[in-house]
Amino acid sequence: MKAEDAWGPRWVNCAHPLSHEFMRISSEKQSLVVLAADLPTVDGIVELIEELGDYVCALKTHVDMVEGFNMEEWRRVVDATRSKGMLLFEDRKFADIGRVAQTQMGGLYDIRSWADLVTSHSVSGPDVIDGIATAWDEVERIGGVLLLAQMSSSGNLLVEGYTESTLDIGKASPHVLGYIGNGSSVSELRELRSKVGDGRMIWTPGVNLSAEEGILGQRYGHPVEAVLAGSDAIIVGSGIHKSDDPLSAVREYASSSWGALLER
Ligand code: S5P
Repeated sequence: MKAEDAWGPRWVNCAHPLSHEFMRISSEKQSLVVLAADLPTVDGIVELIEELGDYVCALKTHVDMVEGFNMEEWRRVVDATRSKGMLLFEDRKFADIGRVAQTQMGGLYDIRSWADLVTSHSVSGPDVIDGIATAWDEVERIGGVLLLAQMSSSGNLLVEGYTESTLDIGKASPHVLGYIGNGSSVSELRELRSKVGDGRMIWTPGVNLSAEEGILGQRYGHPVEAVLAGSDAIIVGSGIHKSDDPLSAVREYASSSWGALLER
């Protein structure tokens, strides 16, 4: 199916080129799955990519979880991700002043050189986004930022007013591809979508086909309900990599999320 037919108004109204790249990949793979590869070793992540990559649109990493990190080893993750035709998404959750975010995009992990997407908090104001974008400029790469407008963790401080200010910051920046919306609450997601409109994406963690509650305050909702409420990507970690049969699990997440998009 052609991406523009599946995505309708989102295809027409999103401006960031990587949002179209994501929509194109999703239509090819018939999946809205973003895999949260929260594993401590490069070998483990590469294995996951090779086994599941055909059903995954973007690989989400926490690079600072990897034990004994070195860039040469990390290249294996980057290469495997590219060879499976996925976007690479570092969930760094930047939150500092612009200048510091810019330098943090370099440094040991050199995120600017391999990540297509990163997350950022908006708590420090809009300049954090410019810092991130400047770092991508320095290496002549295009990247996109997902701002945390909501969170899935219980007791988080991203209250309604904060969410609205975050959307104002996002609207003002061409680097903001979209927002993180809370998958554990259909009503919060619906509300978020009505405020965001069609011009930005909403990507959603806190979704699981079976678990009701995660560990340490993580909350879950159903991925199909999240997509029907307006979410464009489901970010799934343990629901897939902790499953007894990760391949069947990823297939299930892929087909149910894609079906929900078509229904929407
Ligand atoms: O509010 C949030 C935002 C994010 S990006 N809640 C989250 O859980 N995440 C991330 O999504 C989190 O860092 C983790 O990598 C993933 C959820 O993993 P799961 O194992 O609970 O599916």
